[in-house]
Amino acid sequence: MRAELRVGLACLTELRMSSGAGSGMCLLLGATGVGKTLLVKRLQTILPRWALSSRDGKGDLGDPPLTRPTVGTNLTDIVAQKKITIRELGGCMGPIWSSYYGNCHSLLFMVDASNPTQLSASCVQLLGLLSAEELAEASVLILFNKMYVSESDLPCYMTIEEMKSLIRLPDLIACAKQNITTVEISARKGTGLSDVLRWLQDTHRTNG
Ligand SMILES: Nc1nc2c(ncn2[C@@H]2O[C@H](COP(=O)(O)OP(=O)(O)O)[C@@H](O)[C@H]2O)c(=O)[nH]1
Ligand SMILES: [Mg+2]
Repeated sequence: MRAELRVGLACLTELRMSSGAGSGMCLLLGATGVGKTLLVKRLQTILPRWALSSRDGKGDLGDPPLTRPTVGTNLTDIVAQKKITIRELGGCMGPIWSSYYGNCHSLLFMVDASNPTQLSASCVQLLGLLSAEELAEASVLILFNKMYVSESDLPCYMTIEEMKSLIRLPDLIACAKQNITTVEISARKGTGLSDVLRWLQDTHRTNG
């Protein structure tokens, strides 16, 4: 067996075996259609590859699997040193998102970067989340999905920097109680997904 494959398999085994060491709940929220379900499916696909190839997770992911609008909640376990349970809540459940805030260690909030018309609604949702008492201790990752990187995904007439400035993201980050990170991804193409896994692993290492 090739040396790097052996190291990769050992690393994967270590990731799997350490799953009993503790688990953490991660909420995945955002409007309907932003790409939450596809993100979770893609994370599951790249996780073994990510463990085997020194955490880069690169490679062709092929056509995206079909997703249906999530009605209710969708639970998925990701094992990245610890077991992390990602709970996606359908966008239509917005009015009762708060019922799920308890025991939440981290929050993934997704925005559709190809749809600036949805931005103000997403901003209102985000403000509500950041001001929720039960989420004061949660680490937050804001995902700008469907990122257009040199024709790799949908074109958009507004840049990410313009979007961030429109929702006054620097001020939000400065004033929020939570530790907030942002990342630009394409769940379709796979761009930025290893950054999401790395963030989950780092966040739940101390937090989960
Ligand atoms: N172009 C593009 N489409 C995406 C991306 N992520 C998700 N989609 C598509 O957006 C639609 C809604 O995705 P879904 O994951 O069901 O959204 P959800 O309602 O937030 O769970 C599907 O057709 C996905 O294939 C992306 O990064 N780029
Ligand atoms: Mg969904």
